Amino acid sequence: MTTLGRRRTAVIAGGLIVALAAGAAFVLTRSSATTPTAALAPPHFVEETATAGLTHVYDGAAPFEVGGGVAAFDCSGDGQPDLYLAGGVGPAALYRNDSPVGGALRFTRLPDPVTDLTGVTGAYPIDIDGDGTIDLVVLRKGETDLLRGLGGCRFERANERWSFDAGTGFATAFSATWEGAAGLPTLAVGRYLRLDPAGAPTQDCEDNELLRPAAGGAGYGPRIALTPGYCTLSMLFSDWDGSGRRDLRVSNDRNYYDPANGGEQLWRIASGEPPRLYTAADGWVQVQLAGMGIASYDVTGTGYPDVFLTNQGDNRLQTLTSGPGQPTYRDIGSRRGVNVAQPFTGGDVLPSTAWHPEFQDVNNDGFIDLFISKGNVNAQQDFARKDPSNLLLGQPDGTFRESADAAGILSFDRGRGAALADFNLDGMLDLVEANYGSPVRIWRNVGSGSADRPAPMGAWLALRLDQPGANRDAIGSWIEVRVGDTTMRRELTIGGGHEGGQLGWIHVGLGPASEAQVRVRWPDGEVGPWLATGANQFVIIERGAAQVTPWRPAGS
Ligand SMILES: [Ca+2]
Ligand SMILES: [Ca+2]
Ligand SMILES: [Ca+2]
Ligand SMILES: [Ca+2]
Repeated sequence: MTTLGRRRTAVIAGGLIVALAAGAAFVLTRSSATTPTAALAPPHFVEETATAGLTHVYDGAAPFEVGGGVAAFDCSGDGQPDLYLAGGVGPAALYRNDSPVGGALRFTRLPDPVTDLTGVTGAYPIDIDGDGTIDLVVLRKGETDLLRGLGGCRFERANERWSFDAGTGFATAFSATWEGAAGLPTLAVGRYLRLDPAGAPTQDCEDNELLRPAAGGAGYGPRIALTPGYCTLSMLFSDWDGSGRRDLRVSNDRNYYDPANGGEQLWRIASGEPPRLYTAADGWVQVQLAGMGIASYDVTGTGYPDVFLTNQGDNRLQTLTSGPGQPTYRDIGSRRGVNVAQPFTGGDVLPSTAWHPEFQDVNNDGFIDLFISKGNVNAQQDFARKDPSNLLLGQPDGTFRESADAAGILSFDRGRGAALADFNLDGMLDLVEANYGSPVRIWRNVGSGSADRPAPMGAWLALRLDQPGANRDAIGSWIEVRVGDTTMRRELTIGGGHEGGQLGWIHVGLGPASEAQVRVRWPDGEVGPWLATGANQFVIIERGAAQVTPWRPAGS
């Protein structure tokens, strides 16, 4: 059965559940008792690398010191996130998630020449053709590949089918958005160092590329160079100003660009217009970082995304200085406790090297948390060699508190790509982290319990959106979740991170609430109604539906 078929079956089954539950209507309370007010303790992560069946290493000499992306998405159609892991000089690998619901993590390697590609630095899941089966964008040294999902975790190369040609080079970043009524997404491919004819990295930065759908066609038009390129390691389309237009933020590595001109970039991407860089005249302030990754979340509660940027040394949390009128950002990372410029333990006092950032609520207390992977580029002497990844837990006062050691994820491997996803569908986000030159690690989140007796902390909700048309997963939507007096807002994006991302359940911690209200601002700006839902379940929000559609794993 295809993923699409499964999705329809799930929707029908869910409809019956809703009908049965209709007699017990939800009481829409907004009492302060359900408002998240207290941060919970760090959750306990149990490392299951040795037993999970994930035996994979990302490795390779320069330029593969950057990369190591992780893509998490459901290719088998059972609702559990599977994994595609970059391999660098070795082959990339696809792993099907066979974890029992609520049990230990278990994966099965699915060898296939279509996915076992070499030279892979990272990958992003996206349903390019809107057929309900997730496809993959694979970033490589050489060409960038589109793999069309066929269901059952099988893929076929689709560059020719979709007339996709991003050129060749060393691809290290990706993001996508759907412009207007186009039948295909607009794709951005970012590049790092230019390669010489022998394939070795030079010291010059390569241009990035924008690929828009061809007018009236089923494929892509010619690539549009985003010049100048400043050695890009992360890109993100985001509606930063609430205008409904998604502009392209680009994070770049200052180690290689001209310091007189280079910096972080924001491209204005308006439908039907050529891309245009925002400049100082627009209010854009030059910032220079060793930019490795982007994470975006409305941390400040203003309704606009704040942007976390990883770096060597102090990381940044950028927020709009004076509202959405102009793209002027200031750094609040230090005040919020997220600049974390040096290792928090291990004794090394040199600056850190940070890569993949991801906002998620790992203890379900209703306060968003921030994971940051870290690790030396290779053996850089000016930066920490013992450089553990951070797990920063959000506090009620808006600050973040280091908890990686207490949570049980302390490691001195050279971290790269990562994903926080609920691999065993128990409502607690698990962690997989790729490392440079050493095996991928995976941890199961058991809350306040143990491996034998997991114990959930706060309440949670897992959401998916479904709308008709090309952009089925409704990327570009904003999801609002209201519990008590708190409203949490999240923009659905494809891109960011360090060379990898996820597509699937959107996890929201609800703290003490037993129910929540959910509202979607769809990508075209239409705002749906507030919908009531009970906590601790998976629900699908279909555009136009008057209620959410519960979903349950098969056999549960
Ligand atoms: Ca799956
Ligand atoms: Ca597809
Ligand atoms: Ca939290
Ligand atoms: Ca879990």
